Amino acid sequence: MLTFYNPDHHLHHASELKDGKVSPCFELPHRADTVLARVRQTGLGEIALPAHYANERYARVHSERYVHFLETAWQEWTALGHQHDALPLVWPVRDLRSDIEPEHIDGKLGFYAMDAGVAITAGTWQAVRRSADTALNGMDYLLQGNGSAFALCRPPGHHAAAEYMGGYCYLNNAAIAAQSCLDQGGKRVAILDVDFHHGNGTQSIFYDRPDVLFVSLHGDPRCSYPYFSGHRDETGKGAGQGFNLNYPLPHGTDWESYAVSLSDACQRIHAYQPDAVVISLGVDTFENDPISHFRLTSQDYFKMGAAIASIGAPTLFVMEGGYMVDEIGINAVNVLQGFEGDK
Ligand code: SP5
Ligand code: ZN
Repeated sequence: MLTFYNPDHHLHHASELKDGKVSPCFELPHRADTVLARVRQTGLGEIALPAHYANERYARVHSERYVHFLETAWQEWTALGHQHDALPLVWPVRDLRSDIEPEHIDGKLGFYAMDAGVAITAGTWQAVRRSADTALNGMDYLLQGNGSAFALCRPPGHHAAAEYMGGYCYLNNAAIAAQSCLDQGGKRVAILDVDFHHGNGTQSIFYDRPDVLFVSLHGDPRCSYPYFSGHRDETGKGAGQGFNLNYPLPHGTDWESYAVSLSDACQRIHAYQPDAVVISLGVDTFENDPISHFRLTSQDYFKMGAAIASIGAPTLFVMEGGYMVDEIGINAVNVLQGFEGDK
């Protein structure tokens, strides 16, 4: 399987607000390095440097003003004399105005964020755009007639919606790739999100559309981040009714019960007859993940890959979360090898 990877992700290494303190993000550059090392070690396949795309491609699923914000936020922040990471601190919840973009950068940061896990640093935009390009290259490769590809994206994307960042995510790499397939003649794309956390951003982007089926297995939002989306009754709206499928699962879920939902999800995706499948590949479902609560073992990821292969469609794997740095490479590549029928 061909892997797309751009080392510019190193330019993004940020802090987050957690446990009441600002400290280094769990989402570290070392994560992608570990996955890349495992791709090399296992001889999974060639590693290609992704080509670059223009902002217009990202604006197919994000608003233009949001993309502009991401591109210029660091400059606006440092113009105030700051040298440390920019973090949001005020949000337009419920009845507060969420239509008028504030002029002050503090207002903009809150306006375009869902949490305080998305610091903007000097290198964030460069890393973020190249991560989206990595997914776009993977989709182009599928559209050339190839059966699969691995977009080793960092930062991840699935918490980012049309107009907000959150959960270490800025541009929604998987959504941008799915939209690119449709823009190049695809009729239907399915996105299967196996990250531990609900892919609220991807769900939001395609919620009222029937041309993208979004299916997610994740920790029940009653007790897991992102807390405010991912319930079973979120099934789409308008023309998109019936094209959004959530499988919230309890803390402690192991492979035996995970596999029941995954098998159901894969059958539903197969019945949809998609032109391509995008996998939001988070491996934070691992038993030793430091911020998650499922109990999958390294061996289980082979079975996950085999289940995904049973869908029988061209498949783009897009890297999302996974924070147990020693194992993340093994677990991610085990999915890819399981998909290819090894083990
Ligand atoms: C892409 C992705 O997986 N994003 C996940 C974002 C999760 N952010 C919330 C992290 C909460 C960490 N709290 C655990 C503290 C352990 N001391
Ligand atoms: Zn996650």
